[in-house]
Amino acid sequence: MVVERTLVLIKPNGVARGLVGEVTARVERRGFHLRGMKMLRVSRELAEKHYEEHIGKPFFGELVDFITSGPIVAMAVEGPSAVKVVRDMMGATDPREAAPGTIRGDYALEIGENVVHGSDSVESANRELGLYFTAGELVD
Ligand code: IDP
Ligand code: MG
Repeated sequence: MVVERTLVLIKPNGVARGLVGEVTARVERRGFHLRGMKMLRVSRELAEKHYEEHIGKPFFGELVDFITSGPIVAMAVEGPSAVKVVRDMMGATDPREAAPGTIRGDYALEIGENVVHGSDSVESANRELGLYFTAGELVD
């Protein structure tokens, strides 16, 4: 069993709609452990670093505008195969294609406002956790 850590973000519309408890409860009830958690307002600088793989794509401006538009909640989530299992719990990027029972499939309809972010690989998770958390903000 490979224990991994991944970054989960509850995006501004998830926070504004009062879905922090719902998303967190799903993650915890699945059996994952929270190793760090905070609410913050994402700066444009942080947004551009987080989403650097999308620089130059037509939706990049909107993506940065959206993620910086209001407070988010960031979580460091740990457990077996956390990267893949958490992505599976979130569903497809486009919520119209996300299966019912997934977070996006239950709570979203628009690709730009798909409620949650989850890291897509162990390498991405380590990089992104380092952007959102200092070592001292994570627990063992
Ligand atoms: P992911 O969040 O499922 O990993 P990515 O391809 O990494 O999806 O895209 C990052 C975010 O950018 C998505 O969650 C979504 O909100 C937004 N996004 C992706 N593709 C599009 C698009 O074609 N139009 C508008 N927004 C998009
Ligand atoms: Mg992604």
